[in-house]
Amino acid sequence: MRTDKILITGAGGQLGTVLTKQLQEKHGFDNVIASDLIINSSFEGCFEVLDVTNFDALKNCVLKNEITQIYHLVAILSAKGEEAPLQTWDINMGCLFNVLEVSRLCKIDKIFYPSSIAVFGDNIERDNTPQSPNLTPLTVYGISKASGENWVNYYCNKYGLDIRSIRYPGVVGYQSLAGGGTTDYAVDIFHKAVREEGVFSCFLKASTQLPLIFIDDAIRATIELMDAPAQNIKIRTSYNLAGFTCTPEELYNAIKQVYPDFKIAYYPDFRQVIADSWPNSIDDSSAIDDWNWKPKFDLESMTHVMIKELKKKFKATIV
Ligand code: VAH
Repeated sequence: MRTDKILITGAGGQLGTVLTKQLQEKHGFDNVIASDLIINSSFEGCFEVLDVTNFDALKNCVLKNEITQIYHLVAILSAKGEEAPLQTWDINMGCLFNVLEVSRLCKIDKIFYPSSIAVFGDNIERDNTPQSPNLTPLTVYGISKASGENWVNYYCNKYGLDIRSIRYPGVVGYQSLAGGGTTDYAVDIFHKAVREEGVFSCFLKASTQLPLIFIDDAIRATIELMDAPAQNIKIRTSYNLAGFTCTPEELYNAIKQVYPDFKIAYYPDFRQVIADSWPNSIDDSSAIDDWNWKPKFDLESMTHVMIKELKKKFKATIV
């Protein structure tokens, strides 16, 4: 059996930052190559500057490093993507096609492709949204993820590639800011509260219920899915995944337990329409049945860790 050599694309993003560290621990520092358009000054490990829209650059990187697994995290997210829909489509799909083709040509053992609750649209049951409803996404990001899921399934069936995928809820973590999504408010609110800078302006309405997941659970789900025996992976598009679900008001109230003077004001913008097209909660019974998924964090436990870790972080930057 050959040693796993991992390539992570988009390693500087919200998921990539944390996933890279976990994969370094699991597979060894020298067996994980993080890549992105630019390197973060605090990054430790093996890094390649890589533009995944460039097929040859990706292929050369894979061959040079004898890569056996790819975690393909590059994507323009839902809110940012609406600023330039056609360019977003080109980037999200172009990168995916390059990863799929390079994986086929270079006989990559396993690939991870993140999808999102953004694949859902107006034609769904909002509560406990099932695994396989009619997908009619409202954003170009959601369209690219829904199409991406089908392409992933196609490459699995036609070429026998072992590609695995999760539809992430909004991910909340303290290690980095979220970048251009509709669920970013759930990260930003903690930064505002812990910096004690006054009123948080929320771009969603107080009652907007959305599925969220704490970063530790999101990363653990990714690794558990990738570690599961291939015969257990019955869904080759993408698995629904649930953490917990809450509204901005509920999140605010949880933070207020620790910061009683913290204030919030609601100024819904174009992202409200996007959020309204997404589920309130998710049915992830396929993930539970096929690879034993179980989240550990709920709103309260996530809030506790977010505040504790951000306090440490801000203290360290002030000193
Ligand atoms: C976004 N966080 O808001 C992303 C996500 C849950 C949706 O994929 O665009």
